[in-house]
Amino acid sequence: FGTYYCQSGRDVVVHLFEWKWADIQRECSWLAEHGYCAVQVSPPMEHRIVTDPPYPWWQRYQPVSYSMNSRSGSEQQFRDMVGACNDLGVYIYIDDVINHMTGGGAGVGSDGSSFDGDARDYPGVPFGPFDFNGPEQCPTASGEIEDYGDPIQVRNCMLVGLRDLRGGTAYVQDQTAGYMNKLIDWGVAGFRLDAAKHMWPADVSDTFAKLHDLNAQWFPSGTKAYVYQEVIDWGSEAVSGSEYTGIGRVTEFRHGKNIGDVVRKNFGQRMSYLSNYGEGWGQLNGLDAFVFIDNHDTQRTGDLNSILTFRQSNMYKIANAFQLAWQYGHVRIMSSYYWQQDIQDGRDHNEWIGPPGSGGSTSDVVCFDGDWICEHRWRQISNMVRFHNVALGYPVSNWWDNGGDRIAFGRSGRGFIVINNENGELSQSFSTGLPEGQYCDVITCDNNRPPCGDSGGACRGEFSVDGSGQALITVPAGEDPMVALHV
Ligand code: ARE
Repeated sequence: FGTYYCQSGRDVVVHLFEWKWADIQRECSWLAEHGYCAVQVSPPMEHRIVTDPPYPWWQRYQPVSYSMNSRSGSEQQFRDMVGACNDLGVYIYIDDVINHMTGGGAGVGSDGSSFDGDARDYPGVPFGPFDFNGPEQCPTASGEIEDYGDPIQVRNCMLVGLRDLRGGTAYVQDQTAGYMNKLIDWGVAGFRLDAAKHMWPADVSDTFAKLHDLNAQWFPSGTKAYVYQEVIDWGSEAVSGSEYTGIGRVTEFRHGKNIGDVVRKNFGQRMSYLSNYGEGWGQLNGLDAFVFIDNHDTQRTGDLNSILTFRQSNMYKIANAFQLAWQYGHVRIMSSYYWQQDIQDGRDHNEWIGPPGSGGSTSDVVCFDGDWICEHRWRQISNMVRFHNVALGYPVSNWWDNGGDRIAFGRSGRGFIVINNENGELSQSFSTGLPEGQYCDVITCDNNRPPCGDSGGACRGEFSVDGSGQALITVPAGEDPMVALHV
């Protein structure tokens, strides 16, 4: 299940976090034009409605049933979105929450189904007490995961109070696979498996073995759904990501932390150390890894001194340019909404704040209006998605560094990037490996070939590559300290 299917020449996933289905449907034409492969959407199933705090984003990680009215819209709107995006060759991956249901307490979900977390009763599915792990399976007195050093606790006890499904039973697998099959039949192409670390690998593979092939209206017959499993593995716990690589891709959380530390120059890190980035840094094999600079958790509750987000816009663009120009993992771009942080003692007390809107409903997306950040539309990022696509499958070449924070590398004649993460201008002749010709800097200009276009006067214009692949490239320090050229 680790193989994904993209329209030819596309590769990159964008997470349109908390966007409504109708807005995603509209966005798909822009995404198709700019070469994105797929959209990761927020959990689409019926979720709990949390009022204290008011309507946090995380209410959507508490399933009440697998019916489809959620904060992002109705079942019909979801289906319309999937069909319209598929028609444009932009595929939909859903955030798949099947490890658990809600936390404690009772109420009514976003589609009107009742639930009682204390009684472990979810009539909308239906699930009852026997479908959940209890004292027989979970060894802790609290029923919570108390020790991440014990794989049994990690898999059989509750993660932050969330009622933990017994994923090894045929009945539970039939319900969760049935939910996924409903979506596959509508045209969904992939799944981000939430909290995969908290499911036994065998249960995950048994569940995925029950899935239909993708809908033949849009996908070659016999194509399986794509799965990338959320396993947070810093290398220090009982459960490791490599237990899951046989099933599908696995999130590599060290990627965002490592690149963040390098670009921020934490712990004496330097850009020049990136010359063997990837497996050489002890990370998962690139063909198993699913990677991102930040995600919806790490941008809120991660190590905020390492992780880069839209809030450090200049360093964030450098980090994204590097991951898109390099060749490691399947890359996802984060697309966020703004919230006012309240940092006390190194922790953001506002991390729960839900998407823009009021009374638990979400506003229509208007990119760059101050509410919706739309990192995926930033020119420095979306043009690097193009670079990434053009270079797909071409090995890294022409590495250069100054031993410090200035690097340059090519992609075997398809692209070349120079990054100047130091003070002062960098100007010299580089061996690019590119064919002779005129190129535009896609970090600051609209086009890759002349006429370069003028994005508000920032465009650095044309660069000439001579017959031996040499080019004189000048990269100022400061905002956008990069030049990227591609065929
Ligand atoms: C909310 C409240 C809780 C309350 C609970 C039940 O915040 O106080 O007890 O509801 O009522 C998200 C939020 C949670 C939220 C939950 C449900 O982040 O705060 O709980 O939704 O609404 C571990 C897991 C990893 C998980 C992270 C958050 O291994 O799978 O914790 N990430 C996914 C999603 C989250 C989501 C869930 C799972 C649950 O991405 O957005 O939670 O569906 C070390 C360990 C990691 C551990 C990490 C954090 O790094 O190695 O394994 O991650 O610490 O604890």
